[in-house]
Amino acid sequence: MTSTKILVPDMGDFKDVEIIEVLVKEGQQVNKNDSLITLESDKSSVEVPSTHKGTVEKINIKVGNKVNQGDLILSLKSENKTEEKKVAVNKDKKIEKRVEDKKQEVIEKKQIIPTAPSSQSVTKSASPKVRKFARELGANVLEITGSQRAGRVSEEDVKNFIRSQVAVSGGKVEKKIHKEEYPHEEFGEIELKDIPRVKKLSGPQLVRSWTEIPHVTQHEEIDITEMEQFRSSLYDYYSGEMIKVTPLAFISKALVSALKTFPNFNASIDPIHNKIIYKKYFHLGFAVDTPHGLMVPKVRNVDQMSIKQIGEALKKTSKLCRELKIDKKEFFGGSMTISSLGGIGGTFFTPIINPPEVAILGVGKSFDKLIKLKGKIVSRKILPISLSYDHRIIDGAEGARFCVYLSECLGKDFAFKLAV
Ligand code: CAO
Repeated sequence: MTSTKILVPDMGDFKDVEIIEVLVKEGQQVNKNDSLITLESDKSSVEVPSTHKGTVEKINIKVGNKVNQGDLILSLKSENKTEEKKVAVNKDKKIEKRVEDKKQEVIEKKQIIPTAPSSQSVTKSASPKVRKFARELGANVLEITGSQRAGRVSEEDVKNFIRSQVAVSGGKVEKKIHKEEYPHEEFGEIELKDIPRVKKLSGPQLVRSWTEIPHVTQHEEIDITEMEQFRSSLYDYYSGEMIKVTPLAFISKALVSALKTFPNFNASIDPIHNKIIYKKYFHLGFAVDTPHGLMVPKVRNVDQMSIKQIGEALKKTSKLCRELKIDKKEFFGGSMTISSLGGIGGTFFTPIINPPEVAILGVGKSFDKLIKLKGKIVSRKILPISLSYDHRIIDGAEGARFCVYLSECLGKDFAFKLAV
């Protein structure tokens, strides 16, 4: 029997990190890789695993202590001498890899917030009791959206997360894993690849939105013929050059006008106090397709912008996303999101609401359509839109009125409607 010292491993740039949880007791038997303590910085939390198997002899730290690499966590009574030598030099590759993975995860979470769900996926803190509760249920607090101040995770958040992840069957909680009757390789050659991290992060949030929010999607064809004629005739008064603004800038302007008229769409549910939060600001979220995955940054105070300024803000924000230079906070605090596939193609689809927002506007590619107007068959430019809304807050009639209002804002009298 020898005493083995377990030290705080290399944590990269993380210094003076607070211990928020001690997960073992003196006299307790631990296995290699069992978590010993939880460290929490302002960016994330990390569990430090044991490098050895043994019995906890003496714990050298306590909750609230701030530690750095090399600080003594505890000593273990251990039987394996050869392994102990490795600990002394603190070269356990697995720990380094786990810490490295965690650092990478923190960096990516800091930079990338996926769609809906997404977005609001980075959890900063939770009490030791809540962490223990989450761990017992097999959940990672980092994946849970915190509903409390500064995104802190509560026990209720953990329960909601678990509810969205599992199905209750026969009184037992089981993970929903569907096993295919025949393996894919039985039908030909296949290739296995990891799911990209951004998609892994956004997945649970999408499931939460889809399973917890009663979605209704209403489709509408908007006649934007006059608006499109106007858009393609825009030029700079002084230089005479054409001004390139995409339809999205006009749609954003119309959406702000609709949000002012229908405040239920610029709202969020406060699940703790069971109230509706009405937002007095107009920060629109835009789904941006980037090589790193889908991101939904917000453009702030769109109500105070001209159409040209909205177009510029859109270009600037999507560039920041594509270059991973956008600040994390810009993924939060939105009124409503627009998911425009108009630059790519397709007509109607069912966009998934980006909680805590209560509605999302999907935009398809405009197309020419022959329609009967005043007894004549004429060709008109049609914009397909799909509005998804949370039926707990918005009734079907209100959803329909919202679409009609948007049609008017982008229709033949758009110049009067959008100027208001
Ligand atoms: N109908 C017809 N043409 C449209 C259109 C529409 N509804 N919307 C855009 N276009 C045209 C633009 O005018 C532009 O034409 P030009 O090249 O002739 O100028 C072209 O399509 C490309 O536009 P864009 O997509 O670059 O610009 P945008 O302002 O419309 O959109 C942005 C900006 C950031 C939203 C977009 O680049 C993007 O990332 N879209 C994908 C969003 C997405 O993935 N949503 C799905 C989320 S759910 O998984």
